[in-house]
Amino acid sequence: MSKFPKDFLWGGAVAAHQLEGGWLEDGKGPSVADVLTAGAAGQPREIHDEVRDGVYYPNHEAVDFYHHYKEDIQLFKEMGLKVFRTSIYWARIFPNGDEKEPNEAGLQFYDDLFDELLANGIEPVITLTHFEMPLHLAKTYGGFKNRKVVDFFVKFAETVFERYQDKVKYWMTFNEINNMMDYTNPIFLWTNAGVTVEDDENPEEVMYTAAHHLVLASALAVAKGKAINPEFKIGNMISHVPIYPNNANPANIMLSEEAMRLRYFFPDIQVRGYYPQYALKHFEREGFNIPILEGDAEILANGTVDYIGFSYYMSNAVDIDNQTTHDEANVHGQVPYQVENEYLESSDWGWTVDPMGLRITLNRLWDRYQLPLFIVENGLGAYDEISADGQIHDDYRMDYMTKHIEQMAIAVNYDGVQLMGYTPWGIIDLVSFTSGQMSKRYGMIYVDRDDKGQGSFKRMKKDSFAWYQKVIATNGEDL
Ligand code: BGP
Repeated sequence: MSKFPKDFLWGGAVAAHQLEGGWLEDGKGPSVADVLTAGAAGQPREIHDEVRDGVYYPNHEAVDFYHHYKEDIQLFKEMGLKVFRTSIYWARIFPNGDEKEPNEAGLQFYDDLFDELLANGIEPVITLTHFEMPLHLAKTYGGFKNRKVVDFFVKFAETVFERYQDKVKYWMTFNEINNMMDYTNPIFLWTNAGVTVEDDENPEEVMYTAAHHLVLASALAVAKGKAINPEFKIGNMISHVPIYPNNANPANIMLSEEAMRLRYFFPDIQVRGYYPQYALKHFEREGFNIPILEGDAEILANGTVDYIGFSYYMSNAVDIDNQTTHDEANVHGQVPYQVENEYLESSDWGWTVDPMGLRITLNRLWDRYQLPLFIVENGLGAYDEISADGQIHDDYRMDYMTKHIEQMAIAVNYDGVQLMGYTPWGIIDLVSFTSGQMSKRYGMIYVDRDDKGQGSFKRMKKDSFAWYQKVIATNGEDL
C-alpha cells in the first residue's frame, strides 16, 4: 500500500517578502516588512517607522526572485514539485493599501508568475498575505487595530480572487495568524497586523482587538472568494507548536491544556465560525472591551474555512514550577512556564526537533476539526557550508525531513488523518523571518547571498535537492 494518496500535494513553500526583493519595483509601495532590520546574531529585528539611510533592510532585495523566478521555476520543475506555495505582496497590488484602483503592473507580475508555474506543471498555492501589509496602512490607520483596514484587506482579496480565479485554486488567508498571541514581542503584532502598542494601551487587549478584525477579514475574504469561484479551496494558516506537560502532575496537564488555547484560539473561530467560550470568559475576567459588533457573529459563521494549513517546526513543554511571565517568554514560539524538554535535541537556533510532535499535531487537529489538513511549512533552519568539493552536503536537513515524513505516513495510514500535502519551508534559501539573516537556511536550493547583503544571487543544488526529487517521484515511498 502506498504511504500517501496518489494526488498528494508535494511541494515547497516561500513568502513574497522573504523571497522576491524588488521592493519598489513596478509601482510597489513600502510594506511593514521593508522596515525590519536584520537582527545581529541572536538579537531581535528592529522595526523602523520608515526606511533610514545607511541601514540594511534584508527584504529589499531578499533573494531577488522578482528577477530570477523563471530560472527558479525550472529548478522546481526538475525537483518534481507539484505545488508551489507563495504569497501575494499586498503592497504590489495596493501600494498604499487605501487606493481605489489596484496597481496593474503588480497584478501583471503574479499573472506572469502563475502562468510560468502552470506552464511547468506546478500549481500555485497562495497565501493572501504572509506577514506584511502596506506600511501606509500601519502608519496612518494603526493597522488591524482599526476596523477600516478590514475593508482594505477585503478589497485586496477580492481583487486578486477575481484576477486569478482561473489560475489558483488553493488559497489561505493570513499566514500564521496565531503568531500574534506572542504579543509581548513587537515583531509579531507588527507583521501579523501592522500594529504597535502605545504606552497607555494594554498589549493583550490590543492584540485581541486586532485579532477580532483579522478573523472578520479572513471570514469576509472566504465568503467573497467562494462567491467568485465556488471551486476555490480556502484555508486558514496557523503555526502549530504543541505544548506538552512536563510530567504527569495534573496541574501540568491542565496548564498545557490551557496553554494550547494559544494555538487553538484562531482555528476555533475560523473553522467553527464562532468564538470559543474560554476566550469570552477570558475577556470578561480581564475586563477587555473587544469591539465585537452586531452582525459580526454572522460574518464569522459565513466565512469558515475549507481546510487547515499549518506550519510545524517544534514543540514546547511547560511546568507549573517554572513561573516565567509572558514578557520573559518572548522568543519565537515560546510560552510562559516553558521548560527544556530533556527528551529532545534542538537546532542551532534553539528550536526543538520533534518529529513525533508532527504526528501528535496531525491527530489533534484532525480530531478537533475533522477538516483536511495541509502541512504548508516544516523544515530545519541550519548553517550550510560549501565543502571543498564545491557541494553542500546537508544530511542534517534530509534526516530532519525523513523523520517528519515518516510520522506523516503513520498519521495517514495508521491514524487515518486526512492530509492533503506537504510543502517544506524555504525550498529555496530566503531571508529568515525572525532573525532577518540569510545564514539561517532552509532550502534545498542554495542562494549565494550573505547576512550583509553581499553575494551574486547564484543558485546551487544542495544534496537534499536530489533526495527530495526522489521522495516526490516515489510518492514518499523512498526516503
Ligand atoms: C514561520 C514563518 C515563515 C518562516 C518560518 C521560519 O514562522 O511563517 O515566514 O520564516 O517560520 O522562521 P525563521 O525564518 O525565523 O527561521
